[in-house]
Amino acid sequence: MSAPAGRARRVLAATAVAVAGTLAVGMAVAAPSSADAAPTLGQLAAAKGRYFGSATDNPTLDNAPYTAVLGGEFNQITVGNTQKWMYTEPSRGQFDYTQADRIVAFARAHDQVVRGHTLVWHNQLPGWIDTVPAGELLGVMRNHVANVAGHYRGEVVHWDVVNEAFEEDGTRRQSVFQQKIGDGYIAEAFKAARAADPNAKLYYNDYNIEGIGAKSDAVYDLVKSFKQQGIPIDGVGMQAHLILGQVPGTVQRNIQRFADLGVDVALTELDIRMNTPRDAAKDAQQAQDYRTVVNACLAVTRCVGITIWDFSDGYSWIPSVFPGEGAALIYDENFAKKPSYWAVYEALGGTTTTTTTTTTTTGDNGTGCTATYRVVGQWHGGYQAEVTVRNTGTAATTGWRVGWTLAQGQTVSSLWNGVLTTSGQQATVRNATYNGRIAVNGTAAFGFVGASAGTNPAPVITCATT
Ligand code: 9MR
Repeated sequence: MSAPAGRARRVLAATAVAVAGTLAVGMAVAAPSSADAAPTLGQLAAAKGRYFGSATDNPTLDNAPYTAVLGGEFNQITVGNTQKWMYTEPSRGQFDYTQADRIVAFARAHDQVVRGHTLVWHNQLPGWIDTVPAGELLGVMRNHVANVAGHYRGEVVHWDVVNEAFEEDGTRRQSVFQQKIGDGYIAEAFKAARAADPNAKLYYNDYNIEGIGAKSDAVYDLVKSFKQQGIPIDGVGMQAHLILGQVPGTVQRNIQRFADLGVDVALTELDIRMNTPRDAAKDAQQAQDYRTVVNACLAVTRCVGITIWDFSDGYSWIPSVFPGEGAALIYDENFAKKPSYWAVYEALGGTTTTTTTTTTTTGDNGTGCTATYRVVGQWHGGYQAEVTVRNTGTAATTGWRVGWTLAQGQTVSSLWNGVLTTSGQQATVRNATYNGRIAVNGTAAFGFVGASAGTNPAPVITCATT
């Protein structure tokens, strides 16, 4: 099987970034040239005609380990905050795109499509909105939509035109727009967006509409009436801020019924929160939940893509809004891939082979750990692997190490998120400077590319914590 040039390029780029921060060992990199090195989630999604993306926010754009994942793993980005009204029109008639432009430029530089978020929403509004006389607000709203969607014309594939306009019982939320303009404000916003950017797909976006219920029924009725009246609408965004073990059983059926109205569906803000701290059982449930959600989308042709609401647990909105909850995403705070990552990876068609897990309890601080070794890509003469270390002890670690014996012909050529030493056939990897601390029940992970001969067997692997 041969890999598209882009795939090899991205894998190698990610490797180079990672190696720069750790130890570059003096062996040639086994390039996955004609190869099947581990694809990214974006590449897997693209192979299924979808995108898999992440939201991001401006403060994280200067964080190199963060942007290495953001730019390398996803084929779509949502502007998490800075396209909202308070940022784009801080004073009436004065528009500022400085921050959002940075994110859009980042996406362009990494071949990622952009979902615009969001034009009309009751939240994150500038204070001056409240002083606009009722008779002027429709004009103000049209002007805002025309300017923002006009500025990003051609740069944004979807716009969340109106966000969160309904209450849980399906009645209209009493936002300033609802109160001063009335029921027609949603249609007016969509018409203004179509005029400003005729090629952007126009979405209505909301939370708690993933399953069938009063709220999703209200959105369903809205879309149906728009279709009947010829008001432009192209898609429904289901935010999918979900809770561990509580993925609604009707998700696929619900996506399908919207598709049957003649609109696309996107899962726009997926995260699955749990009571913290994480543990192995919760991680496994979360992986199952992510798998369920991805499968539901893939089962409906018009479900065009999935966006997670940022990708790392260290950059999630959850803990600040739901104290005691978090760990909702697919990478941990140190950008290690969690079981939920691999669930998404596999649901999107990626294959992982050969997993071995070994438990060692001889940590220098009496704290135990497990190590899981996973081959995520193999090609003639080479392979890519990921090792996840879980702290199964009762105290946080300050460091960890993992060891295994390389089979005949196996080498480790290039390794990231850890520090490699080899002695004969014995490979030892210690934590990098930034990922030695693993919380109780938390994980850290490193990856590498190597050369192999013959069957490339998975080794017996040991771990120890310090
Ligand atoms: O992630 C956003 C967070 O940084 C903001 O403080 C918050 C303000 O309400 O908005 C978050 O994003 C929201 C999104 O725009 C709409 N759906 C819910 C998201 C999480 O609150």
